Amino acid sequence: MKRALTTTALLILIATGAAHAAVTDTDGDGVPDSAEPLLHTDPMNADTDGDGLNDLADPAPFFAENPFAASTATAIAPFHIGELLVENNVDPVAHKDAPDHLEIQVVNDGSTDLTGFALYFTLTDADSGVQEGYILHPDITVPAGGDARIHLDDSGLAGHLRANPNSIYVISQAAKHVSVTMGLDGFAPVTATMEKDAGGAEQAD
Ligand SMILES: [Ca+2]
Ligand SMILES: [Ca+2]
Ligand SMILES: [Ca+2]
Ligand SMILES: [Ca+2]
Repeated sequence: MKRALTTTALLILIATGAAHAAVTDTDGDGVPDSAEPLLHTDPMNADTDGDGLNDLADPAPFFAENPFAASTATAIAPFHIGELLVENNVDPVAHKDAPDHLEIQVVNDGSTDLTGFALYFTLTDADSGVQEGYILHPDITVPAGGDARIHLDDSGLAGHLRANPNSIYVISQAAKHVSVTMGLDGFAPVTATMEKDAGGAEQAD
């Protein structure tokens, strides 16, 4: 009798645990939080790669096709990508090292403020060849003759875009090839590339 009770209690515990895991889906995409790292997707983002298909429905949940691939615009864009940092970031206020993340400086070469950018970037792992691709829409205004910086990380800081914490940027120690393309409607897209040294995303010193 005692043995039966213990078994029943265990079954209840297991069932409760399973039910709990099944419903812990923070971003509501149908992929439990506990499974998102296995898929290399973001537990806080229902559409990790930004291609419009949620993580459960997406056959390649961390790869979006290049949205600029079909662009036929030839007009020279009124901006360029200045600094493209993939590591060795600096906190501009504290003047000290900041944790490694993707940081893009957009420089406005024209005489009117610019807004409405689309951003596409890929990360290619130098060892495995695995490639990730993400589409984002940074909510920035780049003032005429000035610049603005886009930060991608999971810091939650104001103005920072969220980056996938289960990306190869974070979990792979291999070197990476990074390509960033930015576009504004009506203009040819602008691309910059950078190599990231071997080593994971570092914490600030
Ligand atoms: Ca989820
Ligand atoms: Ca997700
Ligand atoms: Ca997707
Ligand atoms: Ca996809």
